[in-house]
This record gives sequence, structure tokens and C-alpha cells, in this order.
Amino acid sequence: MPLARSLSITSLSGLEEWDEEFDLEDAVLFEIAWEVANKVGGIYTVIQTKARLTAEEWGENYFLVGPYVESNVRTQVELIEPTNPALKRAIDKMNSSGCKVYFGRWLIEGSPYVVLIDVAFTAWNLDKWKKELWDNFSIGVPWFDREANDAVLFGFLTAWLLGEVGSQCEEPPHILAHFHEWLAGLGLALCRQRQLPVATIFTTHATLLGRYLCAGSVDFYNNLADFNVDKEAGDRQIYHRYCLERTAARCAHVFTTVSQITAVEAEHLLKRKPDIITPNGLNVKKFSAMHEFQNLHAQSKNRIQEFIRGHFYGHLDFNLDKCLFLFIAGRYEFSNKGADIFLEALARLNYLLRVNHSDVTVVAFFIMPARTNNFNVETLKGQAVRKQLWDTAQTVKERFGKKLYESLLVGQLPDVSKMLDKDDFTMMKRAIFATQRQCQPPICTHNMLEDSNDPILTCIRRIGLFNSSADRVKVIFHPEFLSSTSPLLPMDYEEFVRGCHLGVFPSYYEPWGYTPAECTVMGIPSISTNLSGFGCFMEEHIADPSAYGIYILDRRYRGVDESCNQLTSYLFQFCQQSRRARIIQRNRTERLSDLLDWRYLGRYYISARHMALGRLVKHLFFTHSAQGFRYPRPASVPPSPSLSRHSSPRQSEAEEDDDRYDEDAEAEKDRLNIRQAKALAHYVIVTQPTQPNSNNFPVQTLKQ
Ligand code: G6P
Ligand code: 1S3
Repeated sequence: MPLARSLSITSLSGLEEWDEEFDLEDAVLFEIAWEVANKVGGIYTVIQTKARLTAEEWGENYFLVGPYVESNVRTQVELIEPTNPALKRAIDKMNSSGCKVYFGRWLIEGSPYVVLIDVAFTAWNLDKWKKELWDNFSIGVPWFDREANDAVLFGFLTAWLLGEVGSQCEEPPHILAHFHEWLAGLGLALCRQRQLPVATIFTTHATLLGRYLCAGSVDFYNNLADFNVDKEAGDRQIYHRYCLERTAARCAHVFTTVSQITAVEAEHLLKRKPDIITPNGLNVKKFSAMHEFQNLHAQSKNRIQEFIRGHFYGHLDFNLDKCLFLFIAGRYEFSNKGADIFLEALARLNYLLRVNHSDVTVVAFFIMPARTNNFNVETLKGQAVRKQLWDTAQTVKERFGKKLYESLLVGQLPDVSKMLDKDDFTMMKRAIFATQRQCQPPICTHNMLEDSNDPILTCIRRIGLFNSSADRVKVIFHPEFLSSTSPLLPMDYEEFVRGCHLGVFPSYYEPWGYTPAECTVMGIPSISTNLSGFGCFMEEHIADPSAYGIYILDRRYRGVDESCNQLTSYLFQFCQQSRRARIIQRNRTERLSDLLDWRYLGRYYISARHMALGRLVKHLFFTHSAQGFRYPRPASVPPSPSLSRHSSPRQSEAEEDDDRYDEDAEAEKDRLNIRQAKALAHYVIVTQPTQPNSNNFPVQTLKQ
């Protein structure tokens, strides 16, 4: 395959030890996922944020492969002629055989090339391919499962594409194909079954069975080893999907997943231990001025406060300056995402704040999309009333200003008692009357279609958090993702997160969890759990996570009630922090963002690719050590044993002005520690004598 550009050597440092016959310039990387230029869930974020780094590493030899969805293509993709001659020939050949395959640039950072396949266009092949699937793998896909049918079409088409690319070159290049999640997995199994010269990687971002089991009332982690997987999958009518997933995992040269906890899950449920963990990163945006993100917090917080003024009109009997904004966001899986224990902990926090006569008010936002028929009238009215008050104040201010100006023009000090006339008072009284309200401020911003059995609303009814004046904890359920064009809360998700004080994600099932990671890179503290990939990763890499604003809840070794108490105590501690302590904590949180940058975490992907190539090309074998590093505790935090008491930077208001705390010096010390720790995180790739391919999994693993 003629190549336009060689591989970037920076990212592949250490490769000088590769066998000379192995020409790296000849390698091509295909990354295949249903969520390429097609946002469905978390995998989109993985691929989209990683694209810049991978495009830098592989240049012209990197191609993302996904489904063609017209609405997405119109807004995200620039269609062009294929840049690579062999790939062009392959695409042309497929198109002349009744397929519709497009080539373009995905208009995101890194502008990677994308090959988009219209699966519906080749649906006429479905029966034939399903028969082939049955004959070769004994997997039968029922006609009514639309998603699985798409997976079959997508799988056969991607395998066709990869086979075609290889056969279009006189000297076939080294092809690496990285498949994400079960929806793309069949292409991998077919590559192995057809014995294509392709080094394959399969990454699972959650197991199908794990997700289903956790959503039920199963004690998942204590019974992982004992599940009868076939029966459980069958009972949930996902046996065929499960077979597709398991076949891909078993056939891959290299099998990876996003966290240690999901690795254990995969070992038991998919019956293969992942070869390497590939944690999820983010594209970290660094500000030149260190305090820029603090300013952004203040700006966004002001906008949330405006919304609160409208939402609580007539009941604004709390001090907005002492109001903390907490939030949970994500797919609406009530117990998997921990919304259940968050609500319970909020009820307990409400009690604690009341009995301690705290002047702090907490507003907890639930941003989880559910079925609605639009905003409700009471919520919209709140914003209209606020706007009217604002307009009234502006009008009176203008009239007042005009009179003041006229008085000064004639050289007189104004008679303040005559500055406002009767009309002004009437206008102001009318505006104040409009703020009278008979009902409590609403919990939910929308009209829910299933109001009576919605899990969040049902739980709120049980625990009695109704936004009453006496409550120190208020709840707002926004059952729709945020948008900057909303008439209610016109902010996009990033702006909203920046304006909040704490993200709360007490998940029970969370292979990785991007929400707390996003909080971290924006300098917002968060609560996650030791059952989430992110929580475990942070626990492993940071000596004292809570000092950095990373609170990790124990949901693994404690019962629900105990975890709930722990969550309550985290929340209560957080409410007791002074403003100064929160600012310091945000600075520390933001300093962790390097750890979540693809520039650091991308190394695990590189390692997986080397391993896969090593397993395909038998004379190469590498041992890999994508060793990590551990952030020490912040310089200003005292060492143990007092650490456990002081690890979060709690200070009394009186201490706020204590200038013994030198924030810049702490940041500098932390940076030095981090540099030293990173230096230890060397990335070792050592060539080893040839070993037999340890991954000779029978392709027909599921055929007895
Ligand atoms: C940022 C701003 C400060 C502001 C503070 C509020 O740090 O730079 O000017 O006082 O946020 O913090 P808080 O935690 O009370 O929202
Ligand atoms: C999955 O998306 P989810 O929210 O369904 O993949 C994400 C990306 O790897 C991961 O962050 C998340 O935990 C998984 O659950």
C-alpha cells in the first residue's frame, strides 16, 4: 500500500528494538466502532477525544470506520475522495458490488479520515450473512433484533473492507484493526475466521451481561464467579448478542477493557482475561493563566444562580452566596448510576444541615434524560417572573438615573424622597405581587410522561424532599440533556459543570465513568466509587485522592446503608468548607488533569497495538510495561496519621485570610513531584525471543 506519510516516531519511542524486517512505515491502523461520527454514548467520547493524538501518531495511515448516518454526516463529516490508492480501490470495488461506502474527514480535532458504511443499503445480504454466521459460529440472530441485525451487516462489511484493502496491494501492509464494543465485534471474528493478515484488538467498554445483571436486583460483584452465563444471557433474551461479544473477545489477538474492575468482570462473564487495560482519557485544554478556570467557575455559577432566582421565585428565603450546587448526570439508569443512594444521602444531609442550623443551602441537580412532553408551565413561569423583575428594576433605574442627571445638570443635589414617583412604586408593587406563589418551587422542570412511576420522583415522594422553606437541601430534576439554546437553563453541559461545586456519581455499575473525569479536568471536585473504573484508577494513582477533591465512595465492601452514610458524611464535610478551602481544592483538582490526558493515557493503546502486531507477526514478540505513576499527596497536606482528618482542605472562615498558605508554592511543589513521578513512568518495550502465539483461540469458540 503506497503511503503518504511515515509513522510518528515520537509516540512510538522504544521501537528501535523492533526487528529490522518489520517495516513500521508499512502499518495501517483501522479503528472500528458503531459510534464513529455517531453519538450514542460513552464510546463516542473515547473515539472523538482520542482522535487528535492517534491522528498525530499515524497521520495518513489512520482510518476510523463507522456507520453512515446521513444526519450525522451532514453536520460532522466532509466527504472527499479516498486519499489512499489501495483504500480507494477497495472502496470502489465494494461500491461496484452493491455497497455504499463513503470516505471523508471527520470535522473534529485532528480531522481524522473516516470510512462510513451504509449498512441499510446492503440489508439484502442479511439472510445470506446470517446463515454464514450460523454455519461458521453457530450464532443465530433473531429477525426482530434490529441492533443485532445492524451488528451483523456492519461486521460483514468491515471484514469485507479489511480483506479488500489487503488484496489491493502487491505487498500487503501490516494492518491493525481495533474494534470497539460488541456492535463492531463480528468484523473481528470474521477476520480471524477468514485468516486475514490483520492484527486485531477488541476493547469492551462494558459487558452486555454485566450491565443487565446490575440493573436487576443481583448481588453482582460477590457472585461474579458463579453466574451461569449462558442461562443468564438466555433469560434476558440477549444470548445472541452475548455470543457476538464473547466471540470477538475470544478471537482477538489482544483483548482490552477500560478498567481493572471491568477486566475482572470480563474474565468471568466473557471467559477471557484482558491482556491490557486501556483507560479512557480526555483532550485536556490547558489555560495559559492558571486562574482562568476559576474565573470560568464564577461566571458559570452566576448563570446558574440566575436560573435559581427564577426557579425559586417567591421562596428565595436562602442566601444564594451560601448556596452550593451539586449535580449528577448521565444515562438514566437509576440504580446503576447511583441516583438512588444520592437521593437517600441528600435526605440525610438535609437533616444534618437542619439540626446543625447551617446557613448553607444545597441545590442538587439531576440531569438524566427521561421521556417527557416538554418543559412544565410553572418552571417556565419562574424564569418569566425573574425576567420581569429584572426589566422592572432596569426601567426604574433608568428613570431614577434620568432624574438624578437632570438635578445635577442644574447644580443641585437631588431630593432623594422625590426620586421615585407614584408610578414607579405602582410598577414595583405589581412586579412584587407577581412573585406570589401558592405552590412549592417545582422538583421537575418538565412534564414527565411516566410521572407516577418514575424512579427519581417516586423516591423523592418517599423521602419528602419537596423544596420547602425548611429544607436546606433543594432538588431539581432536569430530565433532558442541557443545551445552550434552552429557554430555561441556556447552558451547555461544560458550562454547567464549571458553575457547579461538586459532581456526585455514586455508581454501582460504571466500567469507566467520564462524568467525574470531565469534572476533574475542569477543576471541579467529584464523588465517584470504588466500583467505577475512574474511581479505582484515581485510587491507584493518587496517594490521597480526597485532598485533590476526588472522593471515592466504598460501594464494594460496605452495605448500601453504610455507603449511604459515607456519602452523607462526604457531602456534609463539603458543605462545611469555607470558600477559600473550596478554591484551594479546585486548584488541586485541576492539577490532576494531566493524569487524564490522552497524551499520557494514549500509551496503553500504543502498548496494545504493539502486542497485537507482535502476536500476528510471529517473529516479533514484545513484553510491555505501560507502567503508571502515582501522584503524591499535595505538598501542604500533613503526613499521616493526621492525614485522615485533614486530607480535605477544610478551613474555618477565620482561617480564610491566613497567608501562611502559599498556593503558588504548593502548586510548584506538586508540579515537581508530578514530574518526578512521571519520570518513573517509563514506558518499556523490550523485544523477546519469539514465543508461540499465546492467543490461538479457536475461532468457533461457541460451536460445540
Ligand atoms: C472563583 C473566583 C472567585 C470566587 C470563587 C467562588 O475562585 O475566581 O472570585 O469568589 O470562585 O467560589 P465558590 O466555591 O464560592 O463558588
Ligand atoms: C460505557 O458507556 P456507559 O455510560 O454505557 O463506555 C464508556 C466509555 O468507555 C464508559 O465511560 C462507561 O462507564 C460505560 O458505561
